[in-house]
Amino acid sequence: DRAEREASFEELIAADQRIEPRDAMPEAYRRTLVRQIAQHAHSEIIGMQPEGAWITRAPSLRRKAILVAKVQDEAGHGMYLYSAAETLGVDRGELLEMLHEGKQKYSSIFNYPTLTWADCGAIGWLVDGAAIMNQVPLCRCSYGPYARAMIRVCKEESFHQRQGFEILWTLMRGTPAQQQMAQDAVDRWWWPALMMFGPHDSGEAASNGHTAQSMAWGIKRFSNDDLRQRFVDMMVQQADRLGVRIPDPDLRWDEERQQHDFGAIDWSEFKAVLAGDGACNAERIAHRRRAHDDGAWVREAALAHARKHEARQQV
Ligand code: FAQ
Repeated sequence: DRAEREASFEELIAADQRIEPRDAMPEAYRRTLVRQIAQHAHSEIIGMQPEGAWITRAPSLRRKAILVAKVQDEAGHGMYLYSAAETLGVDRGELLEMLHEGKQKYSSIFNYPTLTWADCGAIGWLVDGAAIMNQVPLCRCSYGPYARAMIRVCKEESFHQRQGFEILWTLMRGTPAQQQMAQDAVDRWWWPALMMFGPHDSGEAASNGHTAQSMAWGIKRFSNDDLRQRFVDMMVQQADRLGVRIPDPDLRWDEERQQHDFGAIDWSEFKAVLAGDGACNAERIAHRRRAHDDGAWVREAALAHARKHEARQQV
């Protein structure tokens, strides 16, 4: 019976069909998805902090309204993703506890500080740009609930990216000091954005990672390096339009490959950030824990309300 159920999993994967929560699946497939979806959900909610810090300081009412909406969208993405993870038999409370105890990761990118208003532009342009590049293929992920969540997330993410581009566009058409502010933000966010795609596929800086297995299972559709390359090629064009300089002296068009060559990524920085030594790691987790504790009464009230509602329906 078990062999039969596994055969049907393999058949579904081979036929590029979706695996749904009711279907049998290998334990390792389930574990990989829980790891990736939880990490993704954690990134969304931790990712509210760098931009959230600018809500009170946005330069106009219009900018403030847009930023509030964007940060709210990120919370929403976290909620879809925790719901998708819950279809795999885990509870979001459990996942949050693992985040708070440092047992699950969130994206390295959110451990960098937002020093000026232009950082909100650079995050929208570069970080949301990288997120879309990585997430559009996840709309075709073999696990149904994750793939479906990604469709709406990607639509909102594209809008976020345009929003970041427009902040930088405005600054680049402003005073020399504003142009300098935009360039400085791009200088600081460029390399960390490239690290979002994860370690190289092979060579010295490669992870002994998950890519090959995740690609065989149809979870990942492209390798980390393939997505990073597409990102660089896309951003070079947009940087030209914006009039910002990409801070990489080795960046050049390679006629033979029909792609851009680019400089070496500093993987020691990536490792340090993952190990907890980034500029903001401690602050991000402390803030998250505090928000969780402050929200305890809301969870209790919602639970009490749900119980009352359920009891009434039984009468
Ligand atoms: N940061 O073998 P691989 C957003 C870890 S976008 C931290 O390649 P995998 C939107 C990796 O977990 C950001 N850790 O692993 C937003 C693994 O460690 P483990 C979130 C990283 O899973 C925008 C090890 O390195 N997006 O939030 C990172 O096959 C603006 C080996 O790596 C997603 O999570 C990293 N950058 O590929 C919100 C997308 N890279 O778990 C607010 C979904 C790698 O064994 C504002 N996730 N690691 O301990 C994925 O596509 C994949 O999980 C990858 C990593 C591509 C991130």
